[in-house]
Amino acid sequence: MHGKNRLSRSESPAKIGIVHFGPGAFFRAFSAIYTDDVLQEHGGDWGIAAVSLKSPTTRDQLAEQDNLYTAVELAESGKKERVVRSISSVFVAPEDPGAIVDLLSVDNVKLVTLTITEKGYCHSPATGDLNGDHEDIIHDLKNLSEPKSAIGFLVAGLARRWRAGQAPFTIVSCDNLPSNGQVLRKLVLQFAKLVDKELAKWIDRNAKFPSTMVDRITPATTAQDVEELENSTGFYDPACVVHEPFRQWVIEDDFVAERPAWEMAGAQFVTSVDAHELMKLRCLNGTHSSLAYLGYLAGYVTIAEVSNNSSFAAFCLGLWRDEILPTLPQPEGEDLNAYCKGLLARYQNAAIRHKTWQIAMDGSQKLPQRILGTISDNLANGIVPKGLCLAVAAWIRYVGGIDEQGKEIDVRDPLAFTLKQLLDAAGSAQEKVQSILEVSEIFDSRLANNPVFLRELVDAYQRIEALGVEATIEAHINA
Ligand code: CS2
Repeated sequence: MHGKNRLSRSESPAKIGIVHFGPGAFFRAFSAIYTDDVLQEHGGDWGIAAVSLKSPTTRDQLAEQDNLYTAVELAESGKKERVVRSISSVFVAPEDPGAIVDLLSVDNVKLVTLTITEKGYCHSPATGDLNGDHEDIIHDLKNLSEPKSAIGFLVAGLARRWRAGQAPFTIVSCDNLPSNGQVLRKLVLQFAKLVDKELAKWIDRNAKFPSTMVDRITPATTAQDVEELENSTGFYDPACVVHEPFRQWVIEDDFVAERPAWEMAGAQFVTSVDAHELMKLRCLNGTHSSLAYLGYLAGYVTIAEVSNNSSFAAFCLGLWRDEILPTLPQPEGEDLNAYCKGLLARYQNAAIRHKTWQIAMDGSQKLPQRILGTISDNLANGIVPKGLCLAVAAWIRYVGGIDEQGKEIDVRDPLAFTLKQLLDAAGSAQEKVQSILEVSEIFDSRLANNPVFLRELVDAYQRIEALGVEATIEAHINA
């Protein structure tokens, strides 16, 4: 890409105070911007060292532009671009894992933040326990000076600080998991116990794992986004991100030491985020995944397309009203009905091309906290949540790997192979559903053994097979 105009910095980047794992689009469109807002307003030693656990792509792209990049806000009324300056350096962990452990032991590093997606936690989503069979976990327990997983790095960094008599850092999970701080604490402690029981005790007493609720719709950047940005600003920026105008960050106020004044940028600090998190995971991510599987099968490419279809919009409104909202506690300061109305408008924003295929990824890691918990709560209240069961049936149909036109689906999921094998080996709809319910990483035993759930799921699967998704949705909303 010779001769292209790239962003460049005249000031020196801020001193590193935050190590961030997972420098993907969501991080660059979200927490990096909150930190950038704080740095622009107040300065401070809150520069971010972004660590990629796998690929060098983002590092290589950012290296050509002094670690600056453009965030493009997409509203139906038009675009707004801004240059984000909060990333001070980028590391690629596999190139030199020891350097990351060194970085984690720097005194000025007060925070470690993570956007590593659900599967990055190397746990069983159904139980929240560390997956001891995960190859990275097995590797890291044997080679803690050169870890591969985020959990391995966190424990290696904390171990170094413990031995040196330093204070620990605060670890802030920014992934879509319920009580994400608690989940991460449990995983770190389970891993640390296998390394050294005294270390685990020290972490338990001294480290902090605030839970957070994070929200901003950020579709994967496309070549077209990069091209349009270059046409409008004159800068070639392959690391640019595109995102919706909305953002919300609710953070449990529980830190070891100082932190950036993210509240200046609109973050909400609260004593417990659980109710906010449940609202967001069940209302947003639950319907996002439902629309993704049903929409993909019915031939819709983006969430905007499927949610602008009046039947799917009615389906979605019905999910909130009848199946999701009745299961939620009231989060402080939120109007749940207005929240869901706002969600539909966000989905319908046609400036955002968020692919159903992208959201459909990693369903095995997402379904428990997005949909299955809501189903369990309904069943416990004696209600059969027919709409959400349709969504789960669509997911089963989706991971079967063939769409309604008979075309192959590129299923991306750590359990894709297992799921497909189970489905291929089963004959009837009943057998297929039953074999999937036996996957204990996804379905807890109570739900898996619930006869009402099984019956409803088989019925939903059969309806989708017989009528197709579109007619099934139509019948559902008119029932
Ligand atoms: C989406 C989320 O890809 C997905 O699974 O549901 O990334 C969603 O866009 C964000 O959580 C919105 O905050």
